[in-house]
Amino acid sequence: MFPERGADEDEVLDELRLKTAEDLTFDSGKILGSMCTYPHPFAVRIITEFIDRNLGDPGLHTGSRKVEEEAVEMLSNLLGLERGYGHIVSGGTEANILAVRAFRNLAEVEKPELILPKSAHFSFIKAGEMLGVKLVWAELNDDYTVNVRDVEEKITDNTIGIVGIAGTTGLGVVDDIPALSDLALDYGLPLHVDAAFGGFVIPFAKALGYDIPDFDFRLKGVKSVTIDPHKMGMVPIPAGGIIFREKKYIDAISVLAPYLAGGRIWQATITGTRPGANALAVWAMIKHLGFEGYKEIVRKAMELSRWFAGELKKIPGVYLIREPVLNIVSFGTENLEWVEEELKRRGWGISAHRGYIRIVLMPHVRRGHLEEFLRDLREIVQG
Ligand code: 0PR
Repeated sequence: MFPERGADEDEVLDELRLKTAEDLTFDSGKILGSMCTYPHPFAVRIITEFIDRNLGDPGLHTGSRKVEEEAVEMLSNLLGLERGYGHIVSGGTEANILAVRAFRNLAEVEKPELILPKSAHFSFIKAGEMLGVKLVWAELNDDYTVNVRDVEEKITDNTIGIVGIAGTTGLGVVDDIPALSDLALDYGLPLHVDAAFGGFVIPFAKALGYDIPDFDFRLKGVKSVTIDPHKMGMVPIPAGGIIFREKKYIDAISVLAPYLAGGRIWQATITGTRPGANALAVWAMIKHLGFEGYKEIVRKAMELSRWFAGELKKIPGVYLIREPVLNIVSFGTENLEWVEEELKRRGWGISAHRGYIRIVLMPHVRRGHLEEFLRDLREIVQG
């Protein structure tokens, strides 16, 4: 019920703390299946200081708009592009929708079709439905990467673009983006890479010597990339990223907002009023951590994931779905559903996919938490 009279701040806060006490927190070590983490304290400071900035009316906050452009430029550089065009958006879902929207608007096909791996994130289902684009699902290989030959066979005159994934939601697998890029160039189609998760992992993992295929704008067929700072980028929610290779993609999705403070403004994002603070936090975190800082975060996460995968293999009745590529480890067991229930009953925040359990080695996950988890898992599967 909407209260007639307001209550004291402390009273409201106490009630709120009580109501949210059942939430799992990242510092409890119990959240093992999430792609989010506790944001970096510096990013939290930025959000607090600049909480009022609205990038929906950039004529008011012209400094913030320039900072967003610089954040986009730094992300573009990370992805192998000197100058890119894009925005800090609400997340991977919005970024993917914007990419599909750009491809559709530029294609001018009557019955648009998008070819994407069966491993693609459900945000594409939203995109397809909202944009009237038919989704054509490509088969996966035994290693869970997309079957590039199947992608080719599915190309028709109605195809508006192809999607490849650099860090799949369930297994953290990186598709053969170089082959998809060649295919896209051969057929004159744009390739979108969903690196919502992998974007803040792969460049650093490669620098550490991990053998991961190229996935970004260094491949000429890649026309857009989703890269989310609110996953491994240590920035608070909401912070997604969409980068296009050329300005024409942004132009194709820009809508005129004629009356704003900046005059006739063109707006490409789905959201109108949108947080400037989060875009500033993306900029600030990249400046603060730098390539070396992120590399160190990724080094720890990758090492922990290799160790964890090795420990899982030692438990009889537990098997890896495949060797990890990024810092995501997924495993199966006998009586999986029962094991999932038991783990959840013991307070573990895991992500139960069809056929396996996904563990994401985010920065808040420590070896001690995993040892505790492994003990529980061993106990449960051994009955
Ligand atoms: N693309 C990929 C490859 C993703 O994995 C995700 C989200 C998205 C796009 C969409 O991103 P947004 O959720 O930012 O719009 N993947 C996570 C998942 O579905 C999202 C998530 C995050 C789920 C935290 C749970 C959680 O606790 O697993």
